[in-house]
Amino acid sequence: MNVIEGDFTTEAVQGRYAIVVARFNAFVVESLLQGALDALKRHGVAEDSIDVIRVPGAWELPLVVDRAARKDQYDAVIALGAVIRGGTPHFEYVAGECTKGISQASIEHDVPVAFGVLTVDTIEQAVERSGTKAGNKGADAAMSAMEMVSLLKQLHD
Ligand code: INI
Repeated sequence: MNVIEGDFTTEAVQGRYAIVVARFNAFVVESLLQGALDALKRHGVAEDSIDVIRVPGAWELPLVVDRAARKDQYDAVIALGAVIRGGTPHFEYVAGECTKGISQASIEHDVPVAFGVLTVDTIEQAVERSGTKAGNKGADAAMSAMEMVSLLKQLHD
């Protein structure tokens, strides 16, 4: 039996990474960004291999993730944002389109896109997932991106 999987050695995770970051709910999303950058750097990804691209909100993530995923510019894209439920259906539209668009970009362009977008009911849940008691989903997304970069190096096109 052959098990093919990614690993986290410095050599395996080398690649070009784009982190696409929503400005909306910045108090949470900046912590996701710090978590993602910390994870990449601690695994030995060179700083000049990381581009941080800022967009207004989660709604704008799919377009820019799609652009970044095109034409072999990056080995992986990491999408970061926070959609926090309010009292209106706005949440459903923003969260739904964001999720769908990001997954489409990954499949269409054959580039791993890690989903580090919080979709939560409350600000407290967002804070818990951005570096407090429920970890840091930005760091988790960066780990997924590195694992996928390493895995895809081992699979044929
Ligand atoms: N953008 C977010 O990233 N998170 C949200 O919770 C949010 N809510 O709730 O409104 C949000 N809205 C802005 C949206 O992403 C667009 O930037 C805006 O509609 C302009 O196109």
